[in-house]
Amino acid sequence: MKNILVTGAAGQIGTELVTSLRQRYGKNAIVIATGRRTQLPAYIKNTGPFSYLNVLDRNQLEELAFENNIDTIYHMASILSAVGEQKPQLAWDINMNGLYNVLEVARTYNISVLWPSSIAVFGPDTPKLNTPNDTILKPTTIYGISKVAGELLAEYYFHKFSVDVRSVRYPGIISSETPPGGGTTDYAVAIYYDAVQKGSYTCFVREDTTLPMIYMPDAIKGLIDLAEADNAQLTHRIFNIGSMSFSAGKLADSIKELIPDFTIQYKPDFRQEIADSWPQSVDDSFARSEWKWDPKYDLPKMTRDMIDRLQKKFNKEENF
Ligand code: AKB
Repeated sequence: MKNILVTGAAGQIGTELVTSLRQRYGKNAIVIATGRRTQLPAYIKNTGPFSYLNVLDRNQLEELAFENNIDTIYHMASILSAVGEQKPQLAWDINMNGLYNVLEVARTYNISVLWPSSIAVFGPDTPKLNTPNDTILKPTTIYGISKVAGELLAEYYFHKFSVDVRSVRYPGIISSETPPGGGTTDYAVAIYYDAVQKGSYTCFVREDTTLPMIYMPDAIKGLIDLAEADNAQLTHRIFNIGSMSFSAGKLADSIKELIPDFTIQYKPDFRQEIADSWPQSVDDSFARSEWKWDPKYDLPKMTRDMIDRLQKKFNKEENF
């Protein structure tokens, strides 16, 4: 029997991760969704336990872990890059102290930890194309700095205290269920919502801005595959995972294939500089060789699925 706790369960990744974990393990696991947002979708509320949890409150986290005999924490609570630049102290506090509390509780109760890092660990000095796993980490955002420090802290807890902590560096994540909150790559999600709802979108990065991206089913599968990987096969704790890379212009073109009247204009704002500091594609060969990372979606397949789901979602809502 597995006892899993997910922090940030109401967020973009958290909502779909909780659902996937509950479906995957069924009666063989209890998956406790936790977070500060209590307005959860019914498919989370009605399918298993939920607890209010502020990750900055270590006692509360420890109590939950102890009382429920937790063996795995998926620590998803985080402040993303764009909000981080507006509220740097908050980003540092949640991202660093939240992770520190999780690792401390993990050390005390022998709990495994899955924690997402990000392509934001890279910066302007890092090679932009096919960015290696082990390379220069000199980000220029507070979010990226907190992720680099988090990676080092995670590796410290692994080497010093044998905490089984594993991490993937997520590219921009595209999904149709819960909107992302405050990332630089949010344009790649908002474009689909606006294409379906309004037929047009104003993009906050330039047309030629190219970033690595991943579709949510692959993002979730990657994290769970890494969680289930044989520890003996892992020579790393932190992995680049690639899936697809495209410019904002190419993304718009893929939408036009299905919604021919769709129009887009570009009005770059402060997020352009953040996007320009990140890689355009990553080398994920360690993830592929050590735990068989194998994403299933490319741009056309993702676009078809996103548009289909959003069309259903909004037509359905209109009928209420
Ligand atoms: C963001 O844009 O901040 C995130 C990320 C790349 O980690 N989506």
